Amino acid sequence: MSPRRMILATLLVGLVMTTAVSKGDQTADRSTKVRSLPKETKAQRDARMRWWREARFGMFIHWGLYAIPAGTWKGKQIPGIGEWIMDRANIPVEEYEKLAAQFNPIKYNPAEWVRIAKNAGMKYIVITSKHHDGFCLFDSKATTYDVVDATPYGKDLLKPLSEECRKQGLKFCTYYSIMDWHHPAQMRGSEKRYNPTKMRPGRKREYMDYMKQQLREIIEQYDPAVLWFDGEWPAWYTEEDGREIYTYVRSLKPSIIINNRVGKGRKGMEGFNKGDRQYVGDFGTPEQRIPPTGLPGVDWESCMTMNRTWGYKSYDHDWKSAETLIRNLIDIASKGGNYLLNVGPTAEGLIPQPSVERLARIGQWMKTNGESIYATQASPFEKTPWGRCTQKKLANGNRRLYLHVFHWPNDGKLRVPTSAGNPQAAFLLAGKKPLTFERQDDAVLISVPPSAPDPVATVVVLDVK
Ligand code: H79
Repeated sequence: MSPRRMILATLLVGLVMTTAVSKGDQTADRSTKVRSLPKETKAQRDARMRWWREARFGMFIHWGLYAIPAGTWKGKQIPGIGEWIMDRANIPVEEYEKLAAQFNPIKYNPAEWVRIAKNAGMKYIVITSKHHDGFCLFDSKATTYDVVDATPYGKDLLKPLSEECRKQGLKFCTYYSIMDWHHPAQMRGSEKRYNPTKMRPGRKREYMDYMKQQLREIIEQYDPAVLWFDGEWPAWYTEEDGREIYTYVRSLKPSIIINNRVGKGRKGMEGFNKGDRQYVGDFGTPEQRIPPTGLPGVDWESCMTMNRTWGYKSYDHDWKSAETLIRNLIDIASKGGNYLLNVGPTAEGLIPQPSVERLARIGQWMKTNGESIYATQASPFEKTPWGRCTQKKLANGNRRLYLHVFHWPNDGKLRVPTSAGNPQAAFLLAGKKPLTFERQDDAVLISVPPSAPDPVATVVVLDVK
């Protein structure tokens, strides 16, 4: 471990995630509300996290009533992220609710959505079961503000998607917002804004029970592999509430994985937990950013958009290039994290074409180079001026380094620090073309073709002892 990483790791010891490394709950007796977290050995936790750690790449789907206004309210373009339009345009509940009567996504094709994700190389899908606006994409018995009861479409949206995921071999996962701008127990935080909501006096238990009923419905009906909480920041929601929800969800499905936003540990958009105590949750959630250094021993996932919004906005054309998206995926893997890349389908049920095209392009790259991403570990190097590195243990005990070259060397020599170990073999991952190499004092020099075989990222493999 590099000195910088070592310091980080030390600072962050015990911090994130209920590493559940059997610290258990030392405050369990202090209050009847606080329960002990499920006990788990490191081996049990590793087994539970395994598929997620190997997956590395997932699709986030933000879909809801906000796709109808698509960023425009009463003729005015509303600044900010599309799924926040109810807050940003200060729309009264009674008015926003009426969108449900227009929600009829007849072009929704869950088999196609899963195919798009799978072809991109994604291994899981996380979809909004309920966002901050409170509208549910599933058939909830706890409210009539859901797609089955309140829309002309009248059919559950999550069921067919969860079934398609199972059929095509992806993990189905659900997002759930704790903050709720529609539920009568919560109210606007200020005259102009819902966010952050306030809890009406004496109604918190009612809302906690509402959440628990919905979470039970989601788990029983769709069996999600991850519960991805959000909207945990209003002051009425506490870390103790987070422990109650975490424990409840794990009791319903012990193998489930839950993000850190179930509790109050998150340090702003950084995503990692504050270091002042142990917070609940299994992985950190940097939002719209890639942490400059990964955190050894901590599970994390960067969620990011392809343009500037999560929920569909008709006039947001500010798309990142496929090159940027592919390099983000590599960058994140080289730091030991997962990439949760968002799409915001239209109110008709279509994933926007620019997103589809970019996902197809990522898929092309992954088809050739996926082995350098899935089930890899973070880079062993502090600095790799030519790009990024991931690594894997081989069956024979050697280590395989995947050198992702963004900046192709002019002199035909790729320099790798000798700290890598004793070089055994080198080749281009695409086509398995062998490469020669020589050792110098401080580096292994791999002889590479004069120009980059893949200008986005060429993967050079180096096996070391
Ligand atoms: O669902 C998408 C967004 O609607 C939601 N999260 C993604 C996945 C979201 N993104 N940004 N925001 C919500 C804005 C919230 C920002 C803040 Fe905060 C809430 C700033 C202060 C309170 C985050 C939480 C930073 C500090 C606490």
